Amino acid sequence: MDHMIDAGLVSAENERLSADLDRDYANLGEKLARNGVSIDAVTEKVAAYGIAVPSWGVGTGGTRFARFPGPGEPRHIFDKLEDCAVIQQLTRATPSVSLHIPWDKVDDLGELKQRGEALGLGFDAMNSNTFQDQDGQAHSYKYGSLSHTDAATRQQAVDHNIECIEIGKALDSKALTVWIGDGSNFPGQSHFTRQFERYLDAMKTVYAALPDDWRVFTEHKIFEPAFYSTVVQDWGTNYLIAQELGPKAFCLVDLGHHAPNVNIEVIVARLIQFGKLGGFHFNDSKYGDDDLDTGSIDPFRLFLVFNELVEAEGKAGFNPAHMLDQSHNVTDPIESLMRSATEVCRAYAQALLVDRKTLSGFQQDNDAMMASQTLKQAFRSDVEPILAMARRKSGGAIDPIATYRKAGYRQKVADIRPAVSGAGGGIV
Ligand code: LRH
Ligand code: MN
Ligand code: MN
Repeated sequence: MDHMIDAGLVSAENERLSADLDRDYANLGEKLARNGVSIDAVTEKVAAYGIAVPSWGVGTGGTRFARFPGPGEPRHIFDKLEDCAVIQQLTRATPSVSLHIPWDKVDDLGELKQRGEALGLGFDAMNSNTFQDQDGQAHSYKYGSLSHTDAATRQQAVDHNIECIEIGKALDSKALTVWIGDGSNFPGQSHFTRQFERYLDAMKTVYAALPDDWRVFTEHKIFEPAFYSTVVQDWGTNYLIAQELGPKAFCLVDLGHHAPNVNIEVIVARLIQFGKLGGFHFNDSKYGDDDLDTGSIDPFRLFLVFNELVEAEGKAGFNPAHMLDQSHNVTDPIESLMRSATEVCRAYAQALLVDRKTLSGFQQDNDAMMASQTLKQAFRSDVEPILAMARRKSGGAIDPIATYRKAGYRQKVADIRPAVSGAGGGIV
């Protein structure tokens, strides 16, 4: 396999940190054993856990005001794959990449698949894009795509989604994620019911093109770019869509796509209960769809989501997809994505520590204090030794960010990839 970071450097760094890690791991193991938990069993589960990296996440993001590109911005999908391979090499938590079409220009699918294989990366869900116009496109999405009043525009959006499925088939992807920006900016602008009917009709055609072993994930979002009403605005609408489309259709929960303070873990529990949870776009936010690093604002909420996921482990048909969906404006995207993948694993490990039998007893007895304490005890556990051990055992780095910085990867690619200017970027 092609290694982006010198394997010798990773070993040398790990060597330096290993004695401390062994001691910390033994201490934590002893503590967990007192509660009847085998640390090795938790570590094994964490090591087997995978989160997809979004191809669009390795470039510097931006706001509608500006974009400030960093050094060594990826020029094309092959550069993006190499950056993703760094994240996987050091964290061992991100074995696949989620593509976004046409942001990712794919001319030679065979070559792309081969490069992915050489770098040890698979291809996760395909993301379509009918929220922007592209050069040479016959019909504009200014007034919508899959729900547009004009049949030819809807057909163009359907065709694009089918093209994404075709590309994904060649790459062994098994899912299509559809997020549309359709909606309206003014009361009266759109007929809610007719608009939703048009969307459902169009999605039925996309659904019919899905191979048998594929799933389609529809992604809801409360607002933006339409600010008054949105066609797929909440999990209720999303659930209706999944029901209308059929057994291969599931709801995708992007953590940033809800109003502040919405109880996302309840949404997750409901979708699990009724067999329609498709997966996640992980990120964090303070105000809206901020796309900040996962776990950087409210790690407790991330833990509570994972508490529901661990509760559902083993349930028939339960197989959610895990992806990151972030925009990195002021950090090195590779560092942010490594940290975020680690935060997802942390929430998973903490949720695995919840004493479910005891919790269930407290819930049954209406002991609110002790039920909440049971969750807090797991959340407060410092599981870093578990995460670091899982990485070391899988050939990753004990300290991914420190090792990445020592390797000087960013500088190396900045020497090869031309600088990108942010001047004039953003729309105020
Ligand atoms: C929309 C969204 C969706 C897009 C991505 C770039 O806000 O979350 O998943 O595909 O951002
Ligand atoms: Mn998303
Ligand atoms: Mn989003």
